[in-house]
Amino acid sequence: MEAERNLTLLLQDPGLPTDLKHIAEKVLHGERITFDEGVLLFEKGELGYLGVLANYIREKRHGDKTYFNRNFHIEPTNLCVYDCKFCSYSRLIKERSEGWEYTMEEMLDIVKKYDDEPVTEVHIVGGVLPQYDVAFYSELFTKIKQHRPELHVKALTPVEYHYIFKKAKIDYATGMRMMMDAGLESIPGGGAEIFHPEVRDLISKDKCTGDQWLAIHEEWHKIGGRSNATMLYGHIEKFWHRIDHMDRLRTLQDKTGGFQTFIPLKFRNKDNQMSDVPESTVVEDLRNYAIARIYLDNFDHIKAYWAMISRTTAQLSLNFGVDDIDGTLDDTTKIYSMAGSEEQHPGMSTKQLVELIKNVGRHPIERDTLYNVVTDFNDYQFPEEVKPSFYKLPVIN
Ligand code: V47
Ligand code: SF4
Repeated sequence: MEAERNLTLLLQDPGLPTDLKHIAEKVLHGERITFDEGVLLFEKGELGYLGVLANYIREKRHGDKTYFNRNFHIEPTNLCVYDCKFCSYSRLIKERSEGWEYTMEEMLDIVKKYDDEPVTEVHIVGGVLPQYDVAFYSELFTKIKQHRPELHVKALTPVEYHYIFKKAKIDYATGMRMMMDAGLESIPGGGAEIFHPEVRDLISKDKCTGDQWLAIHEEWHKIGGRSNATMLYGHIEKFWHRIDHMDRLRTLQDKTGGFQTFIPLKFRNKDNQMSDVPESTVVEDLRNYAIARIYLDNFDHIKAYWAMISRTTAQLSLNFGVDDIDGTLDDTTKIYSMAGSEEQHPGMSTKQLVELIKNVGRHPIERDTLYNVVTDFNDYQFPEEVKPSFYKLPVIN
């Protein structure tokens, strides 16, 4: 395998510093790196070096396979009782006229819009408001499953769960069991931000703490649920805060094995209270993916959220440890367009997503939420496209 040859060649480089060589040897032998080594990678690891290590791990686990799914989002509201400094939604609670608050019927209508589409997942996440409580979400999940039983419900984060369980005076274990009974099938990775209170207290003070976020995922894993984890990076945090964040995830994953995917989320600075904080560079984004792939040795998948980092960076990321590039989305999420992403109307057809992956020599696989293969698109022939009529030459007499 070429990735292995590259790693072996790297190890023969006489100019490679001893500490970085030691880490490269560990990666070659499948050994876990320590907290300090993780920080060292951020401080000293150049892009080329990190790419060789991360791609070796990626190809050992998945070869060229690159996963995506067909999903759509429901964002119940963009108003929120919290006031996270990085969030381009949160200001809007003062400007209620600019906000939306979907009713149960409106959300079910969104689901029904996809009745004839081959989507496998609905991803529900948005702001936190008192009317969206345990009873509301239980009924919503149940009604979605009644309407379309095979549609996977991936919904809400510990930010919402902590809030609604506290209001209902129930503990996390009882609450998560109620959600599962109502139809919840997995939890997306949001709300994690940076766990360490030194940063969390400055950027998202009032919502659930890092420990509470982890405790809710733990309860969910205990009853057999699967979930994702994110990290909002590239703002005021230091490199060691990122390793601390990943370390807490690695520790919980050792205990439960319930996480599927880690999704680094690049901080975007448009229209929020941290607009003066510069965004990270593409090089830093790729380094961050690579270090996540190296550090999180017990996570199966690393996902790039293309709607946030642009399609080109998503393609590049496939050489830096990433093996999943999220879903087709169909323009149903506003979180990133509001925060300044290049993708103002994020949506890609399956054909576009497949081409994006194939164009960089990878092997596209449509998966369901739990990574079962839905369609292997490597040799798939899409039906001939009907060319729009303007391709026809006008008849001029
Ligand atoms: O928790 C908010 C982040 C998250 C900004 O699990 C921002 O499959 C960058 O978690 N710049 C929600 N990020 C989205 C999320 C997610 C996305 C895609 C897939 C999955 C999954 C989960 O968005 C929030 C917060 O960390 N966010 N504002 C911003 N200005
Ligand atoms: Fe609310 Fe989530 Fe925005 Fe924080 S990030 S203000 S919890 S919508």
